[in-house]
This record gives sequence, C-alpha cells and structure tokens, in this order.
Amino acid sequence: MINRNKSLIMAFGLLLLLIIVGFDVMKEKEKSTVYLKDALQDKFYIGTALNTDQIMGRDTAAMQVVKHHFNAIVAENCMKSANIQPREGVFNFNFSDRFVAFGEAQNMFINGHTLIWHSQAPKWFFTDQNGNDVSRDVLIQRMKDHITTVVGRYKGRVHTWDVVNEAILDDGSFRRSKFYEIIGEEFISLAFQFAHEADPQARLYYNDYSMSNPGKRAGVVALVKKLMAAGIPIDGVGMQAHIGLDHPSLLDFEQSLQAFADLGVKVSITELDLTVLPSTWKNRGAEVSDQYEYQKQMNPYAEQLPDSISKSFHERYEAFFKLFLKHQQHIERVTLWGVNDGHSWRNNWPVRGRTDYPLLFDRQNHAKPIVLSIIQIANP
Ligand code: 9MR
Repeated sequence: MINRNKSLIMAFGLLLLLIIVGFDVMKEKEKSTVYLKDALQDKFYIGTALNTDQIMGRDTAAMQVVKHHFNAIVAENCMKSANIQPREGVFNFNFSDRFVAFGEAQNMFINGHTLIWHSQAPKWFFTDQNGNDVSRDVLIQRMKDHITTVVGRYKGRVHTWDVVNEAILDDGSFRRSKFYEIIGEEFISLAFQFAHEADPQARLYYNDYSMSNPGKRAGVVALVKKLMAAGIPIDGVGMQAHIGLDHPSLLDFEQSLQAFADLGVKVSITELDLTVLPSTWKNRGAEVSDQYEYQKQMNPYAEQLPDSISKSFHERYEAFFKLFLKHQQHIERVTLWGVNDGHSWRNNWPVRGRTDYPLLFDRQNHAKPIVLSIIQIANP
C-alpha cells in the first residue's frame, strides 16, 4: 500500500514536471517566434543602429536580436564624415561596406547616417594647409566630393540618407556651424542636390533632435517649405527622439509629427531611446559636445532598475508607440538608437560612466516586457 502511494505520488510529480516544462517550452517558443518586425509589418519599418562590433560580426548575440526583431538598420558611427573620410580623398569603407552588405543579405531597409553634420566632421574639411578657413567655393567642392563619393558608392543600395543633420537650433535659427559660416544657409540645399545627383532613387531626409520643441519645429517647417518651394528634392524629416521619462510632452511631439507630415514629406523616428536617469541640466536634446562631471547621486541605478522606474519606462514607451501607430500613414520608419542597453550612448552622455536602461533589450539581449506590449498594441 505504502509502495502504491509512493508510485502514485511519483507519477503525479512527474506529470506536474512535464506540464511545467511543456509550459516553459511553449512560452519560450512564443517568445522566440513573435518578433517586432512581424508585428509591425505594413505599419512602418522597425530599425536599430549598429555599432562596429556588430557590423564586423563580433557581437553575435546582439546580431541575433537584430536579425529576429528588426528590418531596418543605420550605422551608429561608421558613415560619419570623420570616420569615412578621415583625410581628404582617403576613404575608409571597411565598415560601411560590411554594414550595407549585411542589410542587403537580410533584405533590410538601409539608412545612411549622415552626410553633412557639423559634429564628427574632420578638421581638414574646413581648413587649408595653414589652418585657415577655406573659401566658400572650396568648401562646396569638398561637400560635393564627399557626398558624390559616399552616396555614389552605395547607389541603389541605401534607401534613405540623413543628408543634413542638426542644422537648426532650438529657437529655430540656423546653427552657426562652419558649413553655415563659410557657405551660408545654401549649404543645405546644395547638400540635397549633390545627394540627389549621386543617387536619384535614394530618399533624402533632414534629421534633428529636440524636434518637439516648438521653436525647432517652426524652424524646420520653414526650412522644408523653403527647400520644397525651390524645387530641392527633400523626401522626409527625421525626428531623432532621444526622450526621457518626463520630456518631451507627448502633445508637443505629436504636434511636430503632424506639422512635418502636413508638409507632404515622410516622417521617420530616427534615433529613439528613453533615458531613465536624472538630469539637472537644462539641455535635454542630444548636443554631443555637452559633458558634465560624474556625481554618484546622478547614477542611482548602477546595480538595477527599481520596479517603479521600470513601470514608468514601460508606460512611456507604450504611449510613444501608440502615437506612432496612430500616425502610421505618415511614418516610414521607427529606429532605436542601439540594440541593447549596454551599447547605448546614453550611458556616457551628458555624463560619462553612468548605467542607463534606454532601449528595448537588456544588457543580456533579453527582450524587456515592453517588446511584447508593442507587439500586442500593434495587433489588438
Ligand atoms: O551614438 C553616437 C555616439 O556613439 C557617438 O560618439 C556620437 C558622436 O559621433 O554620436 C552618437 O550618435 C548621435 C547621432 O549620430 C546624431 N544624433 C545624436 C546621437 C547621439 O549623440
């Protein structure tokens, strides 16, 4: 009798174990077969930025996430002018060739970032051999050579280009960059023309941060109108979207999205990430040159993220994705600025060495719960 009971208990235990294992396998299967790109198919492309470790195939774990979940890519750094043309006439296409080949092999939507940007532009671009500013004509010729070479190399393969990046300030005025100082505001229309001549099929974007800011919104709207009125080929506006838990307001963001869409161009969300870290600094855009000293109290989640903050993070991303879905007819692409939290530039800006959690995948490349929520929101 005792033996019979023992066998019954063992059989029951085994059954329970099988059910639990079976359930886990089902859950794993469910997790691994529902991907963002499938859920968002027919709505907009869902993209991510690749760093050089990923492009060169060294970070294989992150690349699995990329292949499964994303159908659009952008190079985080390797196509910027300082990287791709470090010296005049000397181009480094090692990384960008691999990047474009990867995108093609995976049948992905490829964005080129970026042709004309005041930041990460090599010094030689603006100076002569004596270190003085070059003339307007020389700078225009250098812009033309740069754009023609880079866009021409990937003609028919890169679908969209961020032709000009961050040329408008938060108050809507032109940034006093070297391009602006030496050429005047015409550097923008020239850049678009050169890019169009190099690849008439590629769609051309103006890209900037803090786009929900009403001043910048007005400046960008005025710029795009002017370009269109002059017959300059501009196809889209990129809203970078380096957002935080309490900024910008969803309403401001939506008003900018609508204002750009009303111009008749496409809108893309080009560099989405959501910092959870405190900020006492006024500047909330993405001005790369802003840097502040490390203070321990400004790095409160070095070990892990408290549940309350994870919850706010989740709700905030949900709100933004609902907004993107609401405006899906205007949106070509939504791109995250990095694959997992460990890669994000946010860990080092505007203070070096903090631990931030701004992306959809954690440092182990596990999907955060927000991934499943986005999938569900997209398919109610
Ligand atoms: O994420 C990029 C970081 O690795 C680089 O050091 C930095 C300077 O090149 O640029 C970061 O990406 C920027 C993007 O190119 C333009 N918009 C703001 C982004 C964050 O600074």
